[in-house]
Amino acid sequence: PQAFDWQDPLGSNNLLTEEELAISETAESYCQERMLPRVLDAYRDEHYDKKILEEMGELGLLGATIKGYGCAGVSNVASGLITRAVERVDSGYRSGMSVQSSLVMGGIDEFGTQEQKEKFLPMMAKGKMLGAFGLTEPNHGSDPGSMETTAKPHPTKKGYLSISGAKTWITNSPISDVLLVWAKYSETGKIRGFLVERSQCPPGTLETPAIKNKNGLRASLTGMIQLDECPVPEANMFPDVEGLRGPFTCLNGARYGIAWGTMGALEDCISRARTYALERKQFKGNPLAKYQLVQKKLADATTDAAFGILAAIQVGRLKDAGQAAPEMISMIKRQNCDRALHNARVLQEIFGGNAVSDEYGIGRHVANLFVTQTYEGQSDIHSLILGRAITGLQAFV
Ligand code: TGC
Ligand code: FAD
Repeated sequence: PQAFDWQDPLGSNNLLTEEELAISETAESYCQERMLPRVLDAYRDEHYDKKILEEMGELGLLGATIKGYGCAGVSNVASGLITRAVERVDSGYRSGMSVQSSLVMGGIDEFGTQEQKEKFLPMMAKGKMLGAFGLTEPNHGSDPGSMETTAKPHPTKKGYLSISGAKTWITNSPISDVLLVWAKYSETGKIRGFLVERSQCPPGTLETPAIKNKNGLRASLTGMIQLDECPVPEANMFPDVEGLRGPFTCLNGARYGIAWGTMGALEDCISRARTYALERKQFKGNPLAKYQLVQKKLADATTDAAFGILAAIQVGRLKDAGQAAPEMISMIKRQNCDRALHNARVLQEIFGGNAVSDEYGIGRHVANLFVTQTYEGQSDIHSLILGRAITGLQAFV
């Protein structure tokens, strides 16, 4: 039989192709060698190095499942492995990548015109053009269907729309070049997607102030999108998709990625806690790792990580086959975020007082994982999506 490996307890690597293993290795090496050394200062200073997306672009890690337009066209499982490698370092770095790859590039690939694809995707794949995804508003988070942002025919500029409204808690907004904004189109009252190009907006019509002093996800930039009669060419509207199906289709890809990413963060917590428990001695010179209560914490976390990865592989394979239902994605997004956060909080106890020092890394993961459980549908919202699918009864309203 295969020997037990605490880093891959259920042998999930056996389920990966040669190509997927090679992609995972490339991503893990880049993240450990180039990203990890930057993260402590980035987190302390609330700084996001834009070059990271450019470096990822050079390695073919952005929009990786998209076929053509300079993208790698790999499997959904391979893309999950990239996400897991990035979030092993920090959820904020994964967040910057998810928005670029799944939410904006994914949206353009799925719903954009040929011109929009050719204009935006190749530059975004290189990380030379940065994206943001504006769905959440100050008064409408879990319920984006009630959004107030509107797009109407521009009163003076022919062939243009005028967009007004505010989006908040938007990853990458302060540094983005293209903002995928969801707004109600006045002609139909339906939600539509608009590609707002910062360089084309007259002064005062688009502001993207940063939201500072966050106590999680500090290595990622978050901000608002404020649109004041911003003129946007009609050609920048997604042509066909109407209603929440547009943003939620983009979210299916990003939520799937978070299910993988949070397992990377949890695996890093396990590895850090195991090393610490083996080195730290208390009571007659015994390492903490010798005590049963500590071993149980490691056993629980390792089990949840192994189960979470197997579930993510299964949903990834179904996604590749075009068979993944959105509820499956809700299930792994909720489960993996919740288990990662719970176990990270428990493993943090192993570090005693040192858990409070940011140099041990565990507190950073705990603070970040709270955010992963909140964005892209808070866990209780995913419970209600699953509850609706199980009972046929709608509990949101
Ligand atoms: P509901 O009636 O459920 O659906 C409305 C329309 O949307 C369709 N739909 C989907 N289509 C594709 N994929 C999905 N997952 C879909 N879910 C729903 C549905 O078929 C329907 O289509 P149609 O054609 O009949 O109109 O809508 P509702 O208003 O009742 O929604 C309820 C609820 C709670 C499920 C939904 O609003 C929800 O999921 N809320 C959570 C909000 C959310 O996830 N926000 C995310 C913001 S973006 C973000 O957080 C990015 S963080 C990125 C980072 O930094 O990593
Ligand atoms: P609310 O909707 O006010 O919910 C508050 C609480 O009430 C939650 O626990 C929720 O589960 C619960 N609740 C709400 N309704 C119900 C109900 N019917 N039944 C039971 N419980 C309910 N958004 C974007 O569009 N783009 C981004 O790039 C983006 N990036 C983000 C980055 C960060 C760092 C953060 C923190 C958020 C980001 N978000 C982004 C926003 C995120 O998606 C929202 O915060 C999230 O959807 C929750 O909305 P809310 O904060 O308004 O909470």
